[in-house]
Amino acid sequence: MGIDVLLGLQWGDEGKGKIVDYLAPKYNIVARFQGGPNAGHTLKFDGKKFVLHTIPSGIFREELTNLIGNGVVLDPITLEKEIQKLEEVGVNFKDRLFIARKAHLILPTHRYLDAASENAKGKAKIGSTLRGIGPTYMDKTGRNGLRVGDVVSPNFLEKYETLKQKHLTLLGQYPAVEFDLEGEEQKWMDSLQLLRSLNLVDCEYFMNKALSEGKRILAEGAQGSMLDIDFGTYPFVTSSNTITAGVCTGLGVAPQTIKEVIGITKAYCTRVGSGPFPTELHDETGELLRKEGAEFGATTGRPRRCGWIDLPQLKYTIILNGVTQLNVTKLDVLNIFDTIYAATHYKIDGQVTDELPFDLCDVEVEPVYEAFGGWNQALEAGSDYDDLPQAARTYLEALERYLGLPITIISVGPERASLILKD
Ligand code: 2SA
Ligand code: GDP
Ligand code: MG
Repeated sequence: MGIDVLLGLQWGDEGKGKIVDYLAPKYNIVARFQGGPNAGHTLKFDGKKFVLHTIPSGIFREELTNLIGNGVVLDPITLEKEIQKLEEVGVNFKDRLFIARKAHLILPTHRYLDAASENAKGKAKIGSTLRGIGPTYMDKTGRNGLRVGDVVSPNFLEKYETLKQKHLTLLGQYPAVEFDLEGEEQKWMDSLQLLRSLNLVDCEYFMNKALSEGKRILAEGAQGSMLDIDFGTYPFVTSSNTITAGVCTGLGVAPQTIKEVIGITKAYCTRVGSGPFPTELHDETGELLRKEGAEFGATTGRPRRCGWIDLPQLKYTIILNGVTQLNVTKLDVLNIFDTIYAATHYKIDGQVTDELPFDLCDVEVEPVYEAFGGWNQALEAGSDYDDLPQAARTYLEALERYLGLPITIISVGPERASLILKD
């Protein structure tokens, strides 16, 4: 009983959606606790592909309740589009999707501000997804925001106008960017009709009641731990706490309710957007990883930057999250490589360390690599762990040794069933 947490240990896109979808039948509730439609969680089953941005990845499992927590920032336009897609494939979500009244709303002017702010930064831009995430969380902490529960308030339009006017004043300070405010505003207002018809709840009571009834809950992380607002590669981060700590504030639950923390890592590493990435490969090998791994943003379609797995980085996010078990995804992407590398340490100013410096942006980091032999063969989904090629096992067991944690699931393809379970 209690809450298990599943989150990304790198810079996002570790394959969280796929693993949540697989694990979901073990749970009664899947809950998103942070982030918003910047997330792109890809699920593939029965030959079909779905990308979820706001709705938790448990939605395709019948009976399961899905909750969008108060720590999430919600754009009703994106939500409506996602719901339409679910309806097209006949998924009944009405009694299974719940939304926290205290989740903050992304206004069209938040997206406008995101675009203007990124444009004004020029080369120093964060590489945001332009979904309005930063400006919405700024209004939340600045105590100006509008929340989901406000949409049924009699003075909602007044509140909306006040915030919009604030935004328009701010926008005056930036060089102009193109944005169809009138059109977007109309879509936004229209989409509120659907939002008002959904199950809006007080997330903190909803969750604690579920816990007292012995329900099993999976908290689904979005983005990755290296994009955490406090501990990520600041300022090249997202604007929420993506780590386990975010579960308590993002769902209204106490720390002792958290049980297992499942940390997801790719068998290599990617990043989309700007910012430091010590093991990034700017060569053909990086290109090959992108091609083999189909590494393109699930929300924006941007090419992802690729490199080898970074063990100091993973050690760092493991301690931040209190990870109890690891899942390694996209092992199949390494099938074609003769040699596979893992960075075990960093060399900074001639000193070898396995700790991350204060600011990865400020220092020259030379990764120290250990080489592993490749397996040069396809990996069979559903096979026994012991039937994996010896070279693949050697690589995985080295990761376990360096990181001091067991690997429990290995993913070898994008499909729901493309997994190897390891006890
Ligand atoms: P934002 O939009 O303000 O949160 O952007 C700030 C930084 O966070 C990064 N970020 C992401 N990184 C990986 N995956 C994300 N989701 C999409 C995906 C990304 C996409 O699943 O592929 O489609 O481009 C995600 N969301 C935010 C972002 O790149 C900035 O570096
Ligand atoms: P998330 O944001 O962590 O849910 O991950 P994304 O959906 O953004 O990106 C992961 C991508 O890898 C998606 O295109 C998945 O379909 C795909 N994927 C997930 N697991 C595997 C795997 O084991 N092997 C391969 N080849 N692709 C995978
Ligand atoms: Mg993603």
